[in-house]
Amino acid sequence: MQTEGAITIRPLRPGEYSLLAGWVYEAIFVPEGVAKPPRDIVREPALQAYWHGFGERPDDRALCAEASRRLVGAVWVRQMQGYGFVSDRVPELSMALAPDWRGRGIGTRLLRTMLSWLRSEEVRQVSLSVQRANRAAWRLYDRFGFRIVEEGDGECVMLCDLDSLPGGGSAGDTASLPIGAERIRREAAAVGFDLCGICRPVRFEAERRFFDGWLERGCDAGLGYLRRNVEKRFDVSALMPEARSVIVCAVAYRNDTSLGYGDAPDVPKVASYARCVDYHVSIKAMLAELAGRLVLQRDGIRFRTFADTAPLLEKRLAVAAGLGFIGRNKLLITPAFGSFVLLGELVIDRPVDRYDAPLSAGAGCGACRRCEEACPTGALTSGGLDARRCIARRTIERDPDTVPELAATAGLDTDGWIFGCDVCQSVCPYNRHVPPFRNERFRPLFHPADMAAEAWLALSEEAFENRFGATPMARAGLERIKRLLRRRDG
Ligand code: B12
Ligand code: SF4
Ligand code: SF4
Repeated sequence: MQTEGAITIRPLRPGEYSLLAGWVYEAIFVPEGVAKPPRDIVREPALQAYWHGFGERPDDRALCAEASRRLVGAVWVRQMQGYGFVSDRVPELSMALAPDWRGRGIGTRLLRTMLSWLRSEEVRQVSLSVQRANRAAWRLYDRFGFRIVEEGDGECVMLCDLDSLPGGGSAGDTASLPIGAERIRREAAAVGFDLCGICRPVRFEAERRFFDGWLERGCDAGLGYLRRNVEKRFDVSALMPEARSVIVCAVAYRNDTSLGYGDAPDVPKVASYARCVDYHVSIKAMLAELAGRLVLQRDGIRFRTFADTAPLLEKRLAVAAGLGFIGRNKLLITPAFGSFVLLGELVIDRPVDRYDAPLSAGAGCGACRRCEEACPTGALTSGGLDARRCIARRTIERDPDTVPELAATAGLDTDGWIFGCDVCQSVCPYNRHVPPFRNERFRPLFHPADMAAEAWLALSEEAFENRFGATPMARAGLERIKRLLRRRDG
């Protein structure tokens, strides 16, 4: 919010968009001595284009000037074919001030703030139409670098190149203006994410209570990091106090072993995500690229990127951002890619113009319990995932043989899995018809069918590093894999 004297420049709220019809009327320039047209002239199609359904298009943007709770001016931008039309890629700008508030520099502030905002949103040009006789407006636009591109009957079209804003566009002007959600989504897709949703920083109270009981029952299976930073895990604002928006991104990774090993049941099984470059690395790099494309640094926006390792309830945030629901397999299930998605978040200190809502209540598992029935170790319980029994826990995380909390389940068979486990996903009906990965970073680096138990057992540390060093398997290490295989044989 930009406040100066008694005037505040702020985004027009969705509930106020209907007022734009009135501002269109105020924007009509009437030379001295000429009678103003009737108010309902704004209902004519050519003028309706400026206000009707405002806010429904992703690139509609409006600011207003407020004085003592009264709106005294507005500037708004919309992609349309109005009087200032230049091309389908250049939005048109309109501005109006209440008659008794003109000549006080409010137009300058509105325009400066809007142009800075557009520039921070990577809009390259903006156009407008102005009457030649409207000298005050003319001078103002000229000062901000608008140049004439078309002259008509007393009226001309002006265009502004936002990259060369004269002295304007300082980051401070836009510090509290929302970033366009559609642009974020476009850029997220451009860096290779398959899904992107945005929510406000959420505090998860019910989950926190559930979690306390889960820990008490020992279901965390000695995963010490889950007991640390508990406050932060359930409250994004505790993790990053300046957070205003959480951009949750997901990348799809289904490959040819995600749905099972079919007729090769004796192959030592590796979870399908672990056949690729470690997603912590890939997703972090994609999030950094996303931040770069959104030019967050240039605009002084503070942000942090997260992928798996921080105390953040990633699946629940994904639900809040409308990406999917949590299934009985305890994973996020998305309508388009099922549960075969990996998550990462970009948390920023700026609001976004449109937040997503969770999916409708209808989304869920219904009466299905296939994952619970199929889990080889009975780890999926109504009280949450019992990580002590979960094969993923036992093969990916700290060696179970060295963790006292796992003494009671020592020697539990991992059902042929040597790293991770996909059973509760491969049986899920939501995963049956999902498309394979599209992002090349998630192309598998090896096929488990090429690695019989003997091949694993004969592998040297050096060869393991060369072939599997980039995958998440490097985390568990070769020795652990060999031990699992020997135990199975013995
Ligand atoms: C710790 C962890 C594990 C642990 C523990 C798993 C677990 N479910 O907690 C282990 C090593 C076992 C594991 C395994 C896997 N993981 Co993991 N894991 C994580 C991590 C780092 C934290 C999860 C966490 O907070 N767990 C604590 C528990 C209690 O939380 P929770 O299951 O989310 O449960 C909360 C809610 O479900 C809810 N809840 C559940 N029941 C109920 C009931 C009520 C009444 C209420 C109110 C709330 C509630 O409250 C809980 C919080 O208290 C996240 C990344 C992250 N930072 O979020 C990845 C993450 C969850 N893992 C992921 C993956 C891919 C896996 C595996 C599929 C890997 C594999 N193929 O082997 C398996 C799947 C196992 C499974 N079925 O859950 C992905 C999941 C993507 C997705 N589609 O959901 C994540 C998000 C990583 C990522 N960045 O993509 N994982
Ligand atoms: S990952 Fe495997 S062991 Fe863990 S809950 Fe799913 S099916 Fe069960
Ligand atoms: S297998 Fe069935 S119960 Fe399990 S997550 Fe999928 S739909 Fe839900």
